[in-house]
Amino acid sequence: TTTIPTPTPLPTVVPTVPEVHYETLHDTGKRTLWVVCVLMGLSSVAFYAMAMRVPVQKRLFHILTAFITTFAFLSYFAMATGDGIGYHQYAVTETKQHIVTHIFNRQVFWARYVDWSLTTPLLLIDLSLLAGLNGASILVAVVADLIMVLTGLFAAFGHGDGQKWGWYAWACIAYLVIVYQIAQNGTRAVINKDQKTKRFFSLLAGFTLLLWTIYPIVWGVADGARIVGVDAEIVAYAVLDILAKPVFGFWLLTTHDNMSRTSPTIEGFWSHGVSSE
Ligand code: RET
Repeated sequence: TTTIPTPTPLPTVVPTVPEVHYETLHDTGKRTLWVVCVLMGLSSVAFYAMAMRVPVQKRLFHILTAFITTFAFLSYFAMATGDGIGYHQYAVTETKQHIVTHIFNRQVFWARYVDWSLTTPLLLIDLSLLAGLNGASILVAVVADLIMVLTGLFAAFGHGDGQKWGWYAWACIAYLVIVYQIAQNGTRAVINKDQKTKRFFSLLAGFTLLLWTIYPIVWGVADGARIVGVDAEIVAYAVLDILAKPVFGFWLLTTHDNMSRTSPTIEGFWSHGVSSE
């Protein structure tokens, strides 16, 4: 007689349904977006009012600066009301079995990148005109800036670490080109200006480059490594944006107006980058 061996049971495969998570803004984020929206709106009104109080030949900085806060107002209005927001989906796998266990959907506020692509070139033009930077250097700074913001946008939606941090790396290289134009060529150009303009440029450019350097750090921690949540990300960018736009703007315009009042014939700052040399 033959004995039938008892079959060893097959390993049971437990089908895992991945858990789906959403990383979105909550009350703190929403309130912060509205506060910044209002502050950008009020600053814009103030800058347009300041523009109207000076002769048209001295309005270039006022107009540029008012445009910057106007774009920011529109972008914050979009985000506060739920526009300009997308979702970036990424999966977390159980490494041993290659099973997707979690799917995350994190909000990406792409309205920011639309804002930055318009406002950061205008901020650079403000600084460039103050220094009397030449046209080629201004163009290089503006194009590098556009590359930085657009590659940053692609990084935010990048699939996988290689692609995401690849885009991030191109953005950082573009940022270094901006730093070079402002710190090196800007400082070289402003030598031809008067003493007050020289001192003011080094303060304002130093303030700007310090602030701008914090953006990629926040991006790396929040959007890149996703160590902090969406609300913390919103608050961090809110503080930076207030300093980089309204505070920068009030500082520039009040200094401009004071200097043109006390020394109306002074060369340099007032010639709006059209150097007499
Ligand atoms: C990104 C991510 C990729 C790497 C780098 C970045 C730099 C962004 C900067 C933004 C500045 C924004 C300002 C806004 C004004 O309100 C795109 C975050 C380098 C420098 C000044």
